[in-house]
Amino acid sequence: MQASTTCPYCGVGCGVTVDHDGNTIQHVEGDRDHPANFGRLCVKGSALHETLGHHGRLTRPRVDGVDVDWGTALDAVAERLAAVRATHGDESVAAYLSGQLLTEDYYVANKLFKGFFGTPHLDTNSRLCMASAVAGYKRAFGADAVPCSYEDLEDAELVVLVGSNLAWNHPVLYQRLRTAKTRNPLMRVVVIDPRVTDTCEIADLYLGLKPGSDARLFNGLLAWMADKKRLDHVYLDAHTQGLEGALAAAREDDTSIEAIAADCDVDPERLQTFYYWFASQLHVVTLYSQGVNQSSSGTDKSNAIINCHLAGGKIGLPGAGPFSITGQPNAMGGREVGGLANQLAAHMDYHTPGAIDRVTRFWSTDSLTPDLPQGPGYKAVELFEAIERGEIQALWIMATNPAVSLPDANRVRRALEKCPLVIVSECMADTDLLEYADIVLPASSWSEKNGTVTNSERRISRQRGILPPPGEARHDWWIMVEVAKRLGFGEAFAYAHPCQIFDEHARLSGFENEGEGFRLFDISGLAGLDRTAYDALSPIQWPVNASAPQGTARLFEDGRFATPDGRAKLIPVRPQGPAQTLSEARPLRLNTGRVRDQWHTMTRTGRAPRLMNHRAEPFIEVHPDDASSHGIGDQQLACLTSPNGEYRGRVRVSNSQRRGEVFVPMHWTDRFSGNARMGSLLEAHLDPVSGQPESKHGAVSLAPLDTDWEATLLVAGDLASDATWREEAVYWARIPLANCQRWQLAGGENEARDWLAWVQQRLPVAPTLWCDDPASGRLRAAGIDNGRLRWWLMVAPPAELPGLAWLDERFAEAQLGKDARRRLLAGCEAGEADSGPLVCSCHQVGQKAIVEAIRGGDTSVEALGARLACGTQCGSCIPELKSLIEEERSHARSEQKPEVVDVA
Ligand SMILES: Nc1nc2c(c(=O)[nH]1)N[C@H]1C(S)=C(S)[C@@H](COP(=O)(O)OP(=O)(O)OC[C@H]3O[C@@H](n4cnc5c(=O)[nH]c(N)nc54)[C@H](O)[C@@H]3O)O[C@H]1N2
Ligand SMILES: Nc1nc2c(c(=O)[nH]1)N[C@H]1C(S)=C(S)[C@@H](COP(=O)(O)OP(=O)(O)OC[C@H]3O[C@@H](n4cnc5c(=O)[nH]c(N)nc54)[C@H](O)[C@@H]3O)O[C@H]1N2
Ligand code: SF4
Ligand SMILES: [Mo]
Repeated sequence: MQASTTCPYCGVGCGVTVDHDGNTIQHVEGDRDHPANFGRLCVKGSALHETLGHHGRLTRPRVDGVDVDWGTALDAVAERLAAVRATHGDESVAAYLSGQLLTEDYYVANKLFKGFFGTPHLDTNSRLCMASAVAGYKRAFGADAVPCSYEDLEDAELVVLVGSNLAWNHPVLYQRLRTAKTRNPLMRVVVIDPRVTDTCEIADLYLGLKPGSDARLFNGLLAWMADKKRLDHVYLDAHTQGLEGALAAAREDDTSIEAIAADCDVDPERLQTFYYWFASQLHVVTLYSQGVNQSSSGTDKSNAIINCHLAGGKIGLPGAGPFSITGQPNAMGGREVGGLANQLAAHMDYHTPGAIDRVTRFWSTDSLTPDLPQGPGYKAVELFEAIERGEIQALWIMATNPAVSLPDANRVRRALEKCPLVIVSECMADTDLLEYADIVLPASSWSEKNGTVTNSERRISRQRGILPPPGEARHDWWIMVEVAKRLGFGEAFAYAHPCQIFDEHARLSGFENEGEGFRLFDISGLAGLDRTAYDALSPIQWPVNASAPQGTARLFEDGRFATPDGRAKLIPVRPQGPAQTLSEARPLRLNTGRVRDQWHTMTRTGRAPRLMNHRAEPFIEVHPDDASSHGIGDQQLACLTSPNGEYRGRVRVSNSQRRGEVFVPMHWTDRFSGNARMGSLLEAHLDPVSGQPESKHGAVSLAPLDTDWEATLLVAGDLASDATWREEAVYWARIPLANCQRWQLAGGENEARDWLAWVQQRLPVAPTLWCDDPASGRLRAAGIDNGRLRWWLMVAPPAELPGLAWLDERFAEAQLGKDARRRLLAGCEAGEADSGPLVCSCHQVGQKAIVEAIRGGDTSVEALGARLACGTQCGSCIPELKSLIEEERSHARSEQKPEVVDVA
């Protein structure tokens, strides 16, 4: 059977067509009719079915460590929440939500906590993600409204990507942009990022600016436009206010190109080229993401960008506008519902005139329940501080992992330990957060959940429930409804199906939505859908109402904004550097972000072996000069330290890093490595307007990790449940393979180890074969039990690894043949060396094979595709293929930075 749904990963919000039999999904492909992707999928999307399955799922509720039935669990939640409220007051209860919930889940949570528990303390991981973009839009436009559509990216003549690694993090949108650029050779792309990323592959101009200097760069642009008479005064006069103030603020700094270039540490000629391109094009889209938002002055940075668009009239037109790209699949839905601590509901803030009264009447909360909160609650980081102070006594966390993803994560863990009641709704059985939960509630997951999500271009799509949830997992909204009923709020939460929740959400968006109560977010046109119509809902962009029944592709086309006077505001911006300051003890700037094949804390993507192969271990990217001045070579283990914590990983020496800066992935948790949670390194410094923490600009020191040996242990999953080797290793990383687990280990004992005794003490299957070379400290050994390979150990640096794919397959063999046994220890003699890091995840092509093919004469992406099939499916690895070709061609990695190409 076929069904259509929406991908649960990034904010592109691709439509997915699935083949299923009602119990499993056999195949997924891009939905050709979905306007976000028109049939495309990236590697994460196309591996969706490989991350499903009941294995590893949370299937039973748990109270105080004991598995219980739902009745008991729900009673416990209701009773304990009621007790905390009775003793400590309404505001001692809080919720911490996620942009990975569906809109219907979000709506119920917002209504329950704010409307019926009377607490304003409901925030979300979107605080770490979109809060500054939201605040920037609100200051400029009077509403949190993304003006553009994806089509605008394709229609633009100039696309500026600021702090966005689109190629890896919004791959399908990147592919759309790439295709559009091929069709329109005049289109130019500028990338502004301290790192040379794969996104630079399509860049005509790259500005590798100093981290945190974006506001200075865009303030400089505003002043430059004014000086060169490139302001659109007709537009400014008719539709905006605040130019003088914004310009005056920009001119408080030296506005010469040389001074700006020096402050941003970019080449003055390149800077001037960018300014010239921006000023002379009307159809400009500036797409910005976490390099802008995750800053202690991210709101100002987004306004510095928006100012330039308003000043040039580059908005409300095809191919123009400041486009904040969303990260999570439904961060937008959460914003629409009002599921943030500073919002009340449905694009109404507490201070919106009449809002508290309006929402009170709509929810009919007055008779039974406490009054609605009268003002904003604690934002994410503040919320955990309030827990630490003992002010918040009960916290319900849904679909996020704050023990990993918040800055100063070790402090967050201490707060969670202290909190008397921690309730966690989660799909997976093994996450860092669950260690801190008093009550664990098993939630349904993608393919089971049923509801709506909104993508980056305001497009609402259905995520459809296709498979039954495993065991006793239940939908997030259902769990909350059951708790509400037990607390006496049954009437207000009498939902039997998500379509009823969506209907109420749609009605609230249109409720008294006129005059002073005007809100841009209005989907009243979708109210009243019955179940059939809801199930059949086609993707549609809000607003959807009487005047726009088919939805709205682009906002502000008439130059009217959602402010009281209808004018957009230019905001005076005074550039600030990062709040985490460098010092002699912490001389390196820490940048954090994403890798292509992993999703956040890897609870889902970490289950698909082929997604683990692109970057198999936690790593630290370091500039060659910094590596050598610290005495660290490529692929060595090293440690980053800050006063808050530590991070251990493998060094990747890379010219794409600036000198004095290091980059680490945000993905690794205690489930996958010993000490590689980047959140523990960061200090929590917040943007004063949005409350978003500065996750991109840490300050750390770097040192080689003191180890004497490295080993790779492949082991059958059932033998790895204790994994005692974890505790004794100085470094470990776990990597799931298809038929076994790979453990990468390193330790620091000086005396030569008796490795055979070592395995014997830790694994129930004794060594069957081994080959020991005490002189070099190297060993290879294997344990075979009843003809089955149970473990394989190599003590040697991982560079000596043979082909793991062959070894992994041997774990699946019921009876190892003689020949296979003989080849086990040789590994490499098996005629197949390790294929190196995986470049093409779709076709499983490793770096070594690609480099060989290039050396053999396949020196184009097409030729490589023809020979090895790499890059021929989702296309995400094309930038990497190109850079391998380039590397082989020049043999000089330092030539990687794109040159200025001025086609004008
Ligand atoms: N593969 C994958 N895709 C994802 C996700 C994932 O986990 N994995 N997560 C999704 C989510 S929730 C989000 S929010 C998005 C995030 O998408 P992005 O924002 O593209 O992701 P990041 O890698 O966090 O950061 C983007 C870039 O900001 C740069 N940067 C750092 N400091 C600065 C600075 O001061 N100025 C500028 N201009 N740039 C800077 C970094 O070098 C980095 O390349 O991705 C979404 N897509
Ligand atoms: N230093 C640094 N820190 C960062 C970032 C960074 O770039 N640098 N990025 C920040 C950003 S932008 C984001 S969005 C966050 C992401 O960080 P988190 O939100 O903490 O990460 P996830 O792994 O997405 O956590 C989601 C959890 O919910 C579970 N889950 C998935 N679906 C459901 C569901 O339907 N219901 C329930 N109940 N559970 C579900 C998953 O198994 C997983 O455990 O990290 C932020 N932290
Ligand atoms: S681009 Fe984003 S939404 Fe589309 S398939 Fe990839 S992860 Fe899913
Ligand atoms: Mo995000």
